[in-house]
Amino acid sequence: MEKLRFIHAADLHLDTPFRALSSVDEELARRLKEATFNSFRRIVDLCIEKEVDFLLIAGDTFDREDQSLAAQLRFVRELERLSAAGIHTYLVCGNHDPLVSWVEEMQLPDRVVRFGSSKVGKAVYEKAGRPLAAIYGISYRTAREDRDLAGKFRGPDGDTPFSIAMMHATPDDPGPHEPYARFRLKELIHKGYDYWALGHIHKRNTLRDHAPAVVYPGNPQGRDFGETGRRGCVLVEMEKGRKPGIEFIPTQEVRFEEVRIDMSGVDGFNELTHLDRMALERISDPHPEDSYILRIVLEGRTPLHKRLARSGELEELRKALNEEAAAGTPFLFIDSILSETRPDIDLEELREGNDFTAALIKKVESLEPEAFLQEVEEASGLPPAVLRRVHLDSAGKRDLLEKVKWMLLDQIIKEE
Ligand SMILES: [Mn+2]
Repeated sequence: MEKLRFIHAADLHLDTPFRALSSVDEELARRLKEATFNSFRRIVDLCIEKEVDFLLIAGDTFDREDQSLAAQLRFVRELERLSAAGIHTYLVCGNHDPLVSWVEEMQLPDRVVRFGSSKVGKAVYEKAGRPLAAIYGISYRTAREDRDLAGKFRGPDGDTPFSIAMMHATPDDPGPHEPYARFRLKELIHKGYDYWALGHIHKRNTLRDHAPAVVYPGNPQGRDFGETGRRGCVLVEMEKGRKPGIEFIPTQEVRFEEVRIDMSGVDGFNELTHLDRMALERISDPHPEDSYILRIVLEGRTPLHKRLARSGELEELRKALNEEAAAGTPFLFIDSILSETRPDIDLEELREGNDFTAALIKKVESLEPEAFLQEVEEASGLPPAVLRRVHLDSAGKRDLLEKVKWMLLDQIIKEE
């Protein structure tokens, strides 16, 4: 029975600068600069270790269009390792690394196929002298791709045992991604390919697991706090007439995680010295071998509220917790500690009072967020274009009013 084994990766975003961090740490900066390359190196190691037939890279190999020559050379060096091991690489270009951004003189190693942008290209992978798989793909020519790429795929035109389609494209629900090359899952299903190797959406997602499999492997290294959790590639094993095996393998150098810690009932500062440990315990899907960059958000009602809100206090704590944090492996580095705690006051009791504070609470709680904020907007005299930029949904408006209430209470209590 014929079998095919390959690794599908996408969105390597090599040489990502990681500007999203709020703190600067030399050791961490050094590690992050290497993170995307190290993740890719792990993918190459995996290909060799698992003796795959080939590697697929579904777009956004590089982070920027004005990619440095050094980054491209490092990428090519890794492809050479694959080629020397007899492993093929097939790749398409995405919106971050469209075809025009690749250095023209760059020689790609043997066994590497980069698909063009004018039409869907085809490459046949042979094993033991016989065609085993046909790979079809199309690249973005420029960063803004407004063609219907999915519509250009006409289905396999030969009778190789397996067929694969590759593109960098956006499904019905694009999430935070630019909606280039939109497609509907429905239209991919009847084209006749066995596997759709997709890229663009950074969150891993198997849209369909067989006949055909339609897969986003996600990016192999998260780039900010919007890209949390383990990140990697998928190892795919296909056999005719069987559901393909699709196994996720993590490759990230470091994980970004935001952790919320409820400080209700915490009244001593000693516990703050264990904040790193408390944060680790609250990470979902933790693994002892993983490294982390954390954003910690403190919440809840605590007598420590005032102290935590004092400027510089949390930053000092963060620095103390981080001493040499990024040096070891695995490591845990706290990028920021934010306080959304509230004063430890009994709202019920205050509301029952017969004073200014009670009146204020009742007044703010009786406000209808939509109407109140509209009044504020009108009173501000700002042009509609400016107001649209700070548009909040109704949950956001309720939240804002709640924050206003606590800010006022906090102020009153401080003054008392
Ligand atoms: Mn991308």
